[in-house]
Amino acid sequence: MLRFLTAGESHGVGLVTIVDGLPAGLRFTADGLAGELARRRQGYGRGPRMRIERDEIEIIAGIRFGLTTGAPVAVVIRNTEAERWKDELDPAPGGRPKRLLTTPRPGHADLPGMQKYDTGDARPILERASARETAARAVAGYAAEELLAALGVSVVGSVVQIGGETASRAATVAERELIEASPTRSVDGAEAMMMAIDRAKADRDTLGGIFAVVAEGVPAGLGSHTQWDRRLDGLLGRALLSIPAVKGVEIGDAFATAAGPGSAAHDEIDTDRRRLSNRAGGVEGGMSNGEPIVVKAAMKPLSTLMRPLRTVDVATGGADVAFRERSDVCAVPAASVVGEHMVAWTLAVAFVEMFGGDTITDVQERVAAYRARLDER
Ligand code: EPS
Repeated sequence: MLRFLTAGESHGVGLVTIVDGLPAGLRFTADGLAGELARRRQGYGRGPRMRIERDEIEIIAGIRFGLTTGAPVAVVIRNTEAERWKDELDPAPGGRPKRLLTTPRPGHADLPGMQKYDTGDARPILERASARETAARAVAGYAAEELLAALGVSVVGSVVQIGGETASRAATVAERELIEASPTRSVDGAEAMMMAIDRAKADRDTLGGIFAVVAEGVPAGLGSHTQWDRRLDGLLGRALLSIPAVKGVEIGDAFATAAGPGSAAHDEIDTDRRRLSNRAGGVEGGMSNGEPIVVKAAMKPLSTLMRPLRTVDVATGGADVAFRERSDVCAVPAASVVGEHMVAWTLAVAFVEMFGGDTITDVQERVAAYRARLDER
C-alpha cells in the first residue's frame, strides 16, 4: 500500500512528509525534489513570501545513493522564516500570542476551525489550513511522478482560466518545459490572464480560476467499477478537492456534456479500441480507458483580502471586518502544480495497488506484461 502523511505549520520550523510503500530502486534525489518545489513556488500572482522562501530540503530516511530502498521515505522542508515566528509558535509551555486573531476571514478555515477546536484565536487554525502544506505534498508528488515515468506515464498540470480570462486549451506533455519556465505563459491567453491578476492586485482583491491536469500513457483498467471506493474518477475527485480552495472538479467535458444528448456525449470506439474523441476525459465506469486522463479543478479566489469582508469579532460578539495577513493575489498557477502532484499520486497508488511489487523492476515487468495482454486481445 502506498500512502503519505504531512505535518507542519505554515510558519513553523518546517514541513515533514512521510511516504510509505514506494518500491525499491526508484530514482529520488534532492535536486529532483527541489525542481518540483520550485515549480510549485513560482507563478504569477504569488505574494512576497515566495520570493524569500527557499524550501530547504533534508532527506531523513528511505533513500540511498539517489534511489529508494523500500523503507519509508521521510523528508523535512525547512521554513526560511521560522526564526521570526519562534515566539508566536513556541511549542514550550507558558508562551502567549502577541495578539489574538478574533475576526475570522469569510471563506477561510478560520471560523469553523475555531468553533471545532474551541479556540478564541485563528492562529492555530490558519497555520495548518495554509496552502503552505502543499509544499509537503510535492514530496509525494515527486515520488509519484518518478514512479509513473518509470512506467511510461507523464502528468502535466496547467492553468486554463484566471478569473474570467481563459487559455485556449490545457497544455500538453510536450509543453511541460515551457510551463516550467513560467506556469502562466504556457498557452495562448496567458497575457490576458496575467493582466487579470495585475488588475486584481491593483484593486487589492484576489482571483481564482481553473487548472487542468492531463495524464498520458495510462493503460485501460486502472481503478475499478466493482466498488464505490475503487472508482478512479472518485479517487481523482477526492485528491483534487483536498487541495485548499479547490471547490469543483470536472472529469473530461462533464459539464458541457450534461447540457446535450447522449449522442453528443459519448466517445465512439474505433476497431483498435481507441476512442474517436475524449469527452469522457479518459475514464469510463470508474476505470481508465486508455485515452489521456483529463481533469479540471476550479479554485475559488483566495479568502485573505487586503480589502477585508464583513465578519464577527468572536471576542466581543460585535460586527467587524476580517483580519489581514500577508498573502498571494492568485495561486492558481501554483495549484496547477499541486493538482499535477495529486493526480500523479492517485495514479501511482492505483498502479501499485493493481501491480504490486517490491522493486520498481518488478512493477515495470508486471505493467509491461499487462500492456502486452491488452495489445494482444
Ligand atoms: C498562505 C499565505 C502566504 C503564502 C503561503 C500560503 O504565506 P505568508 O502568509 O507566510 O506570506 O505565501 O504559501 C506558501 C508559503 C507556500 O509555500 O505555498 C496561506 O495563507 O495559505
